[in-house]
Amino acid sequence: MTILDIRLIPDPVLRKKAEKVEGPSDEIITILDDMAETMYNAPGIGLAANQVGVLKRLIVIDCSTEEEEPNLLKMINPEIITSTNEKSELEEGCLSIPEHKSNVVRPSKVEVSYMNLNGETEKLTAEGLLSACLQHEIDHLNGILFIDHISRLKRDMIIRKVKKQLRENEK
Ligand code: GNR
Ligand code: NI
Repeated sequence: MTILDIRLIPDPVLRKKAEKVEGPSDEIITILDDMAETMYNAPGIGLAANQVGVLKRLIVIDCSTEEEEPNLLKMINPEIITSTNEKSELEEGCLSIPEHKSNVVRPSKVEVSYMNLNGETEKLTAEGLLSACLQHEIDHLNGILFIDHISRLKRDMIIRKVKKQLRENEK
């Protein structure tokens, strides 16, 4: 198992669309294992392949709380098949946009289909944090970041601050 480097904005890989995967080959299983280790190490509750520089449609998620048992989801080619008109607002952060959080409005509930590690198609319906996290990760696979869902003023302020931080880290 390997902890991978997490790409930060403005890395162009975060703005690219990831490609569909054939199925759970050894290579894909290794990437998903490394993504899970990278997510837990960060720590974060989700990670999309773009964030580790891999343009494949792969995500890992574990939204369980500290009191609960771990609940690791590894998904190949996840797709939102239905979403509610009803919206919910939740504070989001992103490992690729360190130290910046913002409220994001998204559909409250989603139904997601994906391929599991056995190559079978599965469906999952989610609400609350898991719903927001699934939408956040599937956005990443399409080159979309949570800051794209907030006001331009807030977005530009976050981008400016992250770039300033990057410049200061180089000094
Ligand atoms: O760790 C994360 N927390 C989070 C909180 C609310 C909604 C989505 C997330 S995902 C984020 C990790 C990450 O950047 N995934 O892409
Ligand atoms: Ni993210």
